[in-house]
Amino acid sequence: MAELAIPVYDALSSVYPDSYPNQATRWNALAEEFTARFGRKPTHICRAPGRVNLIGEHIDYALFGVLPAAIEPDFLVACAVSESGKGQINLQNLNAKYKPQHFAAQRDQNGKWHLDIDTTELRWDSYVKAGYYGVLENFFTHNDAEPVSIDMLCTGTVPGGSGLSSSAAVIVASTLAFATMNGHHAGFTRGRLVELSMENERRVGVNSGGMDQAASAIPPANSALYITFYPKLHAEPIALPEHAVLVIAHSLFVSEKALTAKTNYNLRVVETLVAARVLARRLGVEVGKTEKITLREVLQRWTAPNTTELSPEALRDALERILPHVAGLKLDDDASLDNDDDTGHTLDEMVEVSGLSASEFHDVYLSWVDVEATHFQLYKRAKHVFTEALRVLQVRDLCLAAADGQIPSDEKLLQSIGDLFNASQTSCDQLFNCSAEGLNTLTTIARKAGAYGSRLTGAGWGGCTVSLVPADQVEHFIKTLAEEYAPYRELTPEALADAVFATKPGSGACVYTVS
Ligand code: NG1
Ligand code: MG
Repeated sequence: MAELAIPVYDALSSVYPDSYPNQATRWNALAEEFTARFGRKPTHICRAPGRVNLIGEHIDYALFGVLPAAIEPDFLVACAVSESGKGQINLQNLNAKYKPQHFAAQRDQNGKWHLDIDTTELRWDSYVKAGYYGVLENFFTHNDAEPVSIDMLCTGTVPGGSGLSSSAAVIVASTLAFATMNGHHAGFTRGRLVELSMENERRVGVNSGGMDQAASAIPPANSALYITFYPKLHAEPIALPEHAVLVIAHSLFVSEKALTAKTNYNLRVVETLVAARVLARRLGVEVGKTEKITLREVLQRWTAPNTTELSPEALRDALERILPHVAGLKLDDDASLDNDDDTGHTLDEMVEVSGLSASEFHDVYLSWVDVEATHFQLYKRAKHVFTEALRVLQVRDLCLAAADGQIPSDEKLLQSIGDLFNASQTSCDQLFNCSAEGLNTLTTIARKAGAYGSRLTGAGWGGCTVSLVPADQVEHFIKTLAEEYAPYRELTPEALADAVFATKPGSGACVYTVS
């Protein structure tokens, strides 16, 4: 499959995403408004899309592969270098709700950049500033180089807190805009854009795994992407089977990850990492004292094959042998694999099973991230990660087999993919505890309404679901959801169209040069 890989480290091309002809009006309106506000045309428009994750939830930060696709909703930044002052950023948004911002980065005596990013409240400009920070730190390392002043006008259509990666869209588009304006666009690869955007997202306080930035930066049109992070970023386009459509449906409960990271997202990152260390210890895998080993790396070191490619067979075999040890992550020695409802470990207990001293444990796992919990789950989280990683490979292989015409019946194929979607939802709900009542209700209704499968997408705890629906039943499916899911009954037709929509894989980030 290697020959299918997208060259993520080749120079990023400057193209308008022509797969969206209907967007031309919006782009023109943005350019005209820029001209009206700043007295001249923008020189560039940078675009980055949101994404839907088909399958592979909360496993990117354990370094297992995931299967997202870019979507049409996106974030656009129209920009031009301005002559006023030095390094002055004049940031505006078409949406009046997002107030204009004016800022400049300061460099201290040691040459280190400073830019105020408030992580305690949700501010739209924090995500743009995060994009700026990375560009400053990576491209302005010499004391003499100065960044240019820039006028920027933005507009976005990815709903926030919905699992569709609005944050990655803003960060990727902003990173691209600041790099372009400062003349660092040439030689800027998609791979580099992903790496920088991941670092940038962490500045807003979320220890993101990289899926969203990759899904926003890399995809060619019309393909989902199988993205792996180990041993380094790699992406393969995957064609989705014909005769089925992805439908995104919002539960209408918003979960702002940046504000809940302590008890949700970042806590899961810590639990998953500690599970990896404890598992490594039980398996006799060597881990450096300060190393934050991931579950993917534990698997690699334990099985020690001479390739880093992971086949479903290898993973299934490893799972059979590894899961009993994962069960050992429970405190209760009699814990059977099927009993998932133990209360978990206290911090002290976790320190003990980690084999580290309390201060070593704190330095490695808690000093870099804010988490809040009385009990931590290791077993349930690890079991979710391993089984979800296998489901991703299974869905990928079903799609590849369909593209090759190897599977005779569409119906059977689509149902197999749907079953894996459903199993993923159950695992997210019961093992990873990242679902929510609205998401459970909506996915249940979706299955009854004819979806082959339905699951939450993105981080969860609210936000959107994704369903695989027979192409000829989409209209009926959406109508049934509108009737059966109580929160939809209150919506206007326009609001409903924003909340539930069919989507096909879109294309990734681009820079458009305005002529
Ligand atoms: P969303 O919910 O779209 O922000 C988050 C993470 C992903 C991944 C998923 C769960 C960020 C920016 N994104 O996605 O990396 O871990 O949750 O699969 O933190
Ligand atoms: Mg996000």
